[in-house]
Amino acid sequence: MDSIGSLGLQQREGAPSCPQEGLRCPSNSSELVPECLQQFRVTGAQLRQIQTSLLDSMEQALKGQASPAPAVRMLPTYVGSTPHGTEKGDFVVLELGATGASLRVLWVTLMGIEGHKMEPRSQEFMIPQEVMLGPGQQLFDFAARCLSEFLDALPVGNQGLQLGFSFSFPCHQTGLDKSTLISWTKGFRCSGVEGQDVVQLLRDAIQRQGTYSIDVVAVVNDTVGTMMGCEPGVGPCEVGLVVDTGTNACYMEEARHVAVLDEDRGRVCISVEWGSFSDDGALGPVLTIFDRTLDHESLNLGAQRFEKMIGGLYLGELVRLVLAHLARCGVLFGGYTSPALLRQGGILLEHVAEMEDPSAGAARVHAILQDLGLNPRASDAEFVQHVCAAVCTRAAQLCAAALAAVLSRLQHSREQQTLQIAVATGGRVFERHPRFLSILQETVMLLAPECDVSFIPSVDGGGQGVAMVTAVAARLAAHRCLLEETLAPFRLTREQLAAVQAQMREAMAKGLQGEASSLRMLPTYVRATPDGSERGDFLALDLGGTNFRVLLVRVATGGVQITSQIYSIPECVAQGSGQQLFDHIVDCIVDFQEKQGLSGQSLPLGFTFSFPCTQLGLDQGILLNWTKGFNASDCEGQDVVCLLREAIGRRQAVELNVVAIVNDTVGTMMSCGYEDPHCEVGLIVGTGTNACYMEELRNVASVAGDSGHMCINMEWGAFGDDGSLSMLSTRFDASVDQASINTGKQRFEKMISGMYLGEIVRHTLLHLTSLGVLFRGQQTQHLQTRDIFKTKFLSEIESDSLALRQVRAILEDLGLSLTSDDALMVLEVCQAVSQRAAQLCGAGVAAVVEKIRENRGLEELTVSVGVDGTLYKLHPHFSSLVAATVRELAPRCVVTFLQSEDGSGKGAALVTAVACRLAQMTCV
Ligand code: 0WK
Ligand code: BGC
Ligand code: BGC
Repeated sequence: MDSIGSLGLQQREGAPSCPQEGLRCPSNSSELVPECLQQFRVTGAQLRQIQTSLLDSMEQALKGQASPAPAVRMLPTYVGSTPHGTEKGDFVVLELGATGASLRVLWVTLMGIEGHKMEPRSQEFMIPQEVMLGPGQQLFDFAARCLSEFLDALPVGNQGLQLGFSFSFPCHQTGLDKSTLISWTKGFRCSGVEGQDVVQLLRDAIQRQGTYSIDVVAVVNDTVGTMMGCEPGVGPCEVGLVVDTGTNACYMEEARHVAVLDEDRGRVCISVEWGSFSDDGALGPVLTIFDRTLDHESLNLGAQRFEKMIGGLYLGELVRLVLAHLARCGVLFGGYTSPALLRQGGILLEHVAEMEDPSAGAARVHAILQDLGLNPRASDAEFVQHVCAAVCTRAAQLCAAALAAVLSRLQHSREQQTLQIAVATGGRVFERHPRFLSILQETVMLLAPECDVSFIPSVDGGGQGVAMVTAVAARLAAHRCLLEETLAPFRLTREQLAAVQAQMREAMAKGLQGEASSLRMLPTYVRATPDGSERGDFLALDLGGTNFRVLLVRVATGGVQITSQIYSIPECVAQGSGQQLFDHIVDCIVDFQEKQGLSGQSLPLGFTFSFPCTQLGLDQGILLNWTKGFNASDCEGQDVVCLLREAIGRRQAVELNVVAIVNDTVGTMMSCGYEDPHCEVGLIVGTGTNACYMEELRNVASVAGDSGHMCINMEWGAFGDDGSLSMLSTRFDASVDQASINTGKQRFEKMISGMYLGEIVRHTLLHLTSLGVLFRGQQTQHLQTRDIFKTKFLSEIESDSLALRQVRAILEDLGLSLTSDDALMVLEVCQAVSQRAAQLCGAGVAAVVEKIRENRGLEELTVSVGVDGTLYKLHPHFSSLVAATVRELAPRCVVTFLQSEDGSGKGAALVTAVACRLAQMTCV
């Protein structure tokens, strides 16, 4: 260990010399040596007290207890698993802080499972005192210079290098490569670093150095590097214990016990930071006057009290303070002192380790004391050895009590009575101090007898372990890049959305003029929204959404009453013959009438038929093509009202008066328009998607008349079927379209609606799995199953109230075994896919409301949009993303979105009511 000064045992400026008073010489000094030695004796009870109190503090901190602040910090380290040994590659490791006034740079080559172990190349650089106490930038520039100097000696050329940063100070980590320094310890006191992200500071310094392109991909505490460096054969080690200039331990805790993490599965490595343990109740009785003096003269008064009784930076100082006191009291060295004996840091750990080593012998002790400018008598050497032994024995015992607390925590955490565990040890106190480990082992056996502990010395101080973590971080960073690359096409810019809006406006104009356009802009013969005068009982059918419903709608002065029943449309019926489908519909109507006691009554019926139909009148709708998984034969090109009437005809004793056929967008607009006269747009985002709005009749080329309005069913699901959206289409959209029963059709719908989003996500997950980014590259049968990833999973996974653990639960129910990183990536894929859907939908609505505003030559338009559909209603963020996109793209329209409560069945009944009222007026 290098010269005293650099060990940061600097006398704290202006430190009032109070504890010293406690170091008065007794009148009878004959008992002074045994008295001093006695002070360093710690009883079993005291060690147990420390073990218990430290365990309490650890568990308080794990629970996230803020006040009183627990005595130890228990810092999560983002290392979630011990090494698999599969890690491969060349990594640079920079170690700062583990060994006091020196930093080390290593070149580590990981050979994976089958490869033989390569000895890392390393170089140590002494850190000048003024750098340890100067401005932070100076320290990081010094580190960057050492990196360059080390790499200059290696044939690295200008390849991109990946670096693992072992930073041995208490830090709040928020990622594998993001760590904020809480406070300096061990003689470091650089300004402008506490509270900063030390990875960024290192990156900036490497940037300033500008000699090598080094990517800092991970930062770890030295205890973690030590634990991860455990030879896979002997480990895995699940505890990392460092006793070097400072001391600390880390261990693998059950993630569910760490309050700050919303995880319930797996383990996470926790850096205990036990150096700051200072529970007076437990430590008070074992603190000696020498400990108080040392703390009083240290750079960080009152901090790291536990460390100051164990760490190699302090053991020499404690021995010096005792020897100086005994000398001053004339008990040692004939009462003679020397500058080295009186100078802070005058005695180093290796002095203590040598002097204490029984095999060193009195002669060696003599020599060391003479080197310190002392003239020891024969008896002095023996006393000095006792003092060294007392100080080091206590340090090892205290360290054992702390380790026993960690072992007890592991027993609690894993609900195990007995525990078999491997502890990786690192640090020069272990390497240099002959008896430290054996005392530690004995004391741990006393304090944690039910734990079978094996101590595995870390081979290279954790360099290998840091490289392991770096390899994992590099792999995760590479995966993140691949994820970003894969999701980038889903991230639409404002320009792209504005282009969609403009293209939709163009297609609307062409569609209205009857020119070729992917937007058919179908007149619906609904010329007005309800005016509240509608009255009567009506039957309504609602076909085309998730559920087929038959409704009885009573429109009265007091409002609208609805009784409805959901019936299923089996896939074989939806894709069977048209006759079968309509017979099934009539069966449901009859069943409903019987249940409602309406049998034999011929109520006016409104038919919400949510498919593209050319309407020739309110009760005439020619089906253009099926969508949304329907494909009943002999229907396309037919008037579906006729098909329904024929089915009614085939059923004896049933009489129904089909008055109107409406699209679900129109039904929704009418339904909401009944409450809000501003509602002039209908929007569906459910199984399918579509919109309608009140257009000026003069703009509808296919319908005579220049005044008044006509509700236009845009059938925007087909927008882009002319290829105008291909620039937005991703490979996953293409896969979904290829696999659909209407390939090349409904392209806009296939990017937005509930029937397809789950499939887009599934295809994206399959791709990411093939890249090895997800699920360890394991393609599972489940994930290859069509429609297994329901769109409702997106809504569940993206819900803010869902912790990551619940995301995992959903995915595990899908038969996927995954890590938390996998769950996080699946969440991001869902977010990207649903965000694009909502934004495209918003661009569509912006096009519609801007059209209405311009139709009316208004500076500003206030309009409401009636909305329905499971995706819009259930997805946690869809509606707000749509509204935000509309505000962005149609700033001169004040748009209110009204979620339809009663679905479009009510709307169909209202359209029927209007038709009946108009029919009566023409009869009168
Ligand atoms: C409920 C409406 C119905 C429409 C459906 C769309 O009453 O007309 O088709 O919403 O949403 P989905 O059920 O497809 O999610
Ligand atoms: C630091 C720890 C570190 C330990 C051993 C302590 O001073 O706070 O982060 O692990 O020293 O180097
Ligand atoms: C249909 C539309 C319907 C929409 C919402 C689309 O597939 O073509 O007519 O409005 O789905 O249900």
